[in-house]
Amino acid sequence: MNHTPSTAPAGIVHLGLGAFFRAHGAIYVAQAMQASGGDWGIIGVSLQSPGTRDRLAPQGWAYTALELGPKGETPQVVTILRDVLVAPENPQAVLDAMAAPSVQIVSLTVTEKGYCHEPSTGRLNADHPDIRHDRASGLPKSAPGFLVRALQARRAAGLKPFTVLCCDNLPENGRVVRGVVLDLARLIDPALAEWIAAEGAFPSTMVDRIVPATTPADLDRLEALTGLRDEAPVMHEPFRQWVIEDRFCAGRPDLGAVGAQMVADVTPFEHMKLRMLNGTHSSLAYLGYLAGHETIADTMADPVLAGYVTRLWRDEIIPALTPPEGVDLAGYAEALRDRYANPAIRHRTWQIAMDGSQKLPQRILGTIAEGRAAGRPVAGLTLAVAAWMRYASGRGLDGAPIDVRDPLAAHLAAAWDDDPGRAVAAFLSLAQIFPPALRDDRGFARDLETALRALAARGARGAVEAL
Ligand code: CS2
Repeated sequence: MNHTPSTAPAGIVHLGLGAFFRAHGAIYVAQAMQASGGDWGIIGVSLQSPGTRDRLAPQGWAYTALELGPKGETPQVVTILRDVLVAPENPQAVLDAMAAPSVQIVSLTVTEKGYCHEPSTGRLNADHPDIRHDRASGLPKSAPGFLVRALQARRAAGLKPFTVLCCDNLPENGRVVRGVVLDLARLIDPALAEWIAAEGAFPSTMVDRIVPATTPADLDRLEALTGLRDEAPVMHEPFRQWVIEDRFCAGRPDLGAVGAQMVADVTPFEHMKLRMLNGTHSSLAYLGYLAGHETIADTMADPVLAGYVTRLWRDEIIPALTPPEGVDLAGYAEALRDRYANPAIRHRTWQIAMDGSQKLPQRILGTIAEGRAAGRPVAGLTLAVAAWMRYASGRGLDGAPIDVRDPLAAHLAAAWDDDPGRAVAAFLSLAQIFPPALRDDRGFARDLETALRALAARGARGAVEAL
């Protein structure tokens, strides 16, 4: 694969150039430019490792997005990237790119933990080591640090701010990123914070497309299909959705022309997606992993777990939601069931199980807290929390070690105890994760203990069957 990139100035800098953005936002932007024009080329930034840059560079930043449908595979070559920067190698180059006059949007997919906030409150964690560093240094490490320092440079140069477009799975993600940016800016220069608050824009967005990690076998299969070797393709399902609040402080691509939904308030869409999709994804990931299933499609092929997810939607999650206008939640659940069952998508339970401490609050714990307050059933989701605790202990139900990836992994492993009562007490004291309503709820503690006992006595499938 060999492409000569355009030298037109970039309109967008994207922080966190993972597979998800390359299979989702980048394709929307490329199509919007085709449909309606504009200089919306993207400079991608990797905040951690050089791997993606090194694989894309010899290809002139082009890559294939391979759609994996239940009935076949469709490749598409994406040429919207203009350059890829690796932040730790040269943070100044990233700041220069973000401060360029042509840049009107900085979008982000840096995962939940990339915002350096407290998941239970949404506020900046000022003690986070990267935030401590970024307060003192003009060459940042964290995503909030890059946003604040680049906005500082734009203000000094007399430029307008860019719109910050958060594309991570956080509730009211624009409000969260605005909060952490203002918190950090205040620590650096209160006048800068005021300027950002007055002039900047942080629309919330809901993003959706299932994008499993690319494997070496995918590279070979794609080469057999197209005859071209691509070292950095992305794999994705046919479905996609992008709901965006239409309040930008500078220009934007014509995303509405290519299927993005431009709305006034994204909150009902975010709640629906985070709780119905991500909440059940995580539930299936922990229980599926403990039951020995490698992927979500394998988990859905197990009738016990497929029945479990239906019950979660019907009895526990949908009753707590206000549907976005014109959306039928039962129909949304039906469509999710088909998307999960798509056998062409090999989305590993282990991949989704990552970073549970950052994901559970908005995916599962909110539904449980509201359900308990309203007297609704939440036993299925409570079992998912127990499965996460067991998973986070670092040992499966058969005693086999688990490779737990989580910024709080050490805390979680230390909180585990083979005695369910002690384990529950230690986990519930983690204020970064559990909201006060659940920390102080003795009934919830008892139900969690019961769920942990059921897992130990009956295994994951048995515990689901006994619900
Ligand atoms: C998944 C998401 O890895 C995970 O935690 O739940 O990445 C999910 O596939 C996407 O949000 C789908 O839009």
